[in-house]
Amino acid sequence: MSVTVVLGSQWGDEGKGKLVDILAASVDLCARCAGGNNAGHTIVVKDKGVKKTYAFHLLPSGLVNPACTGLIGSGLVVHIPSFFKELDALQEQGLDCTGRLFISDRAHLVFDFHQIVDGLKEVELGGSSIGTTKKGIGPAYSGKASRSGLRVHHLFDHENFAQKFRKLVEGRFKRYGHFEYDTEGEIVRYKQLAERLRPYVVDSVVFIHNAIASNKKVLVEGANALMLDLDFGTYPYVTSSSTTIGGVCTGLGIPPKLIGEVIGVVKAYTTRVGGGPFPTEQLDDIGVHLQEVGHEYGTTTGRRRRCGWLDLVVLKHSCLINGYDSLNLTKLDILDQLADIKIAVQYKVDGKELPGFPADLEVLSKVEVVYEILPGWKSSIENITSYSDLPDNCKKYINFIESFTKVPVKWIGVGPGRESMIMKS
Ligand code: 2SA
Ligand code: GDP
Ligand code: MG
Repeated sequence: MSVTVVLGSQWGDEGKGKLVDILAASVDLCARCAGGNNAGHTIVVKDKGVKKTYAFHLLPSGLVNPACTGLIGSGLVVHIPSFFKELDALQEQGLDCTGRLFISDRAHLVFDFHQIVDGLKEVELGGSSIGTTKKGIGPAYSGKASRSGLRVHHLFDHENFAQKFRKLVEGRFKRYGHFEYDTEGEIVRYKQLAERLRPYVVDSVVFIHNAIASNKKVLVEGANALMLDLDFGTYPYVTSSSTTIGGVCTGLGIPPKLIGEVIGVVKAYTTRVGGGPFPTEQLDDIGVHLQEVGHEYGTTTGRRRRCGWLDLVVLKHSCLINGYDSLNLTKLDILDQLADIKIAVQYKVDGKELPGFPADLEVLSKVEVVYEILPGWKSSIENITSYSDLPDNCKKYINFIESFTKVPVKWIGVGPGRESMIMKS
């Protein structure tokens, strides 16, 4: 039995959550492997004819399916108050997750002081700030890498936890000066939170391997995306986790041989939220059109997302690293009104083609982007349900992506709702 994986292929917000929700209808377990509540996955469903929108940040989106169990793997960094806030919000929307949500005892903890430090670091960076979500992700992963972090299991040895926690806060005061923080109050709060968290905590290695051994269908939901990966993204304008296929193995403790289908989610254009390079960004009417028609606002922070043309140099880089078996092209409907559609196919520096996506941002700043221009279809595809009914120019756009990447497009998103997904055989 193998594990299916859904990963973001660009700078995030490709629409991973929607595909995960659709696939979750036929899986038993949906697991997150990396990141934290910086992620934002929006799911739009019709419940007895009424439209419902769910926003997931830390919890796996597969939970919308009431028969699906959710697992927060060891590769995540978890802010426990936010975990409960999200859980309570889902409960209020009528989604009961009782008994079907679990969290790894090895997951690292994000505290409020990490979030404060996240903000202070951004201020220090000034004009070259990363544009983080300020959820404390970078500082928590830094603590993990420097081997001083606290993990979920530490919550259950209160004295030891309190001692280590005080030391961590002191360290931050030394580095950033004394900021307002109720250390002792936090220690008391976490004693209570630990008791509330206890029923959710599992050894996630045993948990996921038991599920696989008993032939349960497992789906992994990637968070953030390839170009935000700590190693292969536009460093340092990245998040602090492994957002690639490698992060699936390290964040869940599963070997590569158990990985089955890997699906790359590709937005039909490109967006990025936060700072950092974006070669196909359009700072003109086209960018505004994509932003407005595509409702491109951060699901977690509400920030405006930067917009531009589809970049196949990025997608190729992404395909090489993640080895997608198939692609889900999303938000194709957002291109409906355009007369011409550009696709980036090559980067050149001083007239010479680059062999791949450059590591050095200095080089990246000098690239000349080479575009192909394809004719638009100038009609609404929102209500189309079968591939054969798509306009010819729309099919040409899809075929262009397939022949460039040599990866088949299996799903095509034509609207935000669950039903707006065309299966291409
Ligand atoms: P962080 O907070 O340390 O992970 O930020 C580092 C960079 O990673 C970017 N990042 C994201 N990019 C796209 N979507 C994300 N999730 C939210 C969403 C974002 C939001 O779904 O819209 O609401 O703003 C996400 N999370 C992190 C971030 O912008 C930095 O560039
Ligand atoms: P994720 O982070 O990759 O899960 O993506 P987000 O949920 O942050 O952002 C994607 C947004 O696009 C959400 O608001 C989705 O409801 C919406 N969406 C997903 N697929 C489609 C699509 O095919 N068409 C349209 N119009 N919207 C879509
Ligand atoms: Mg998102």
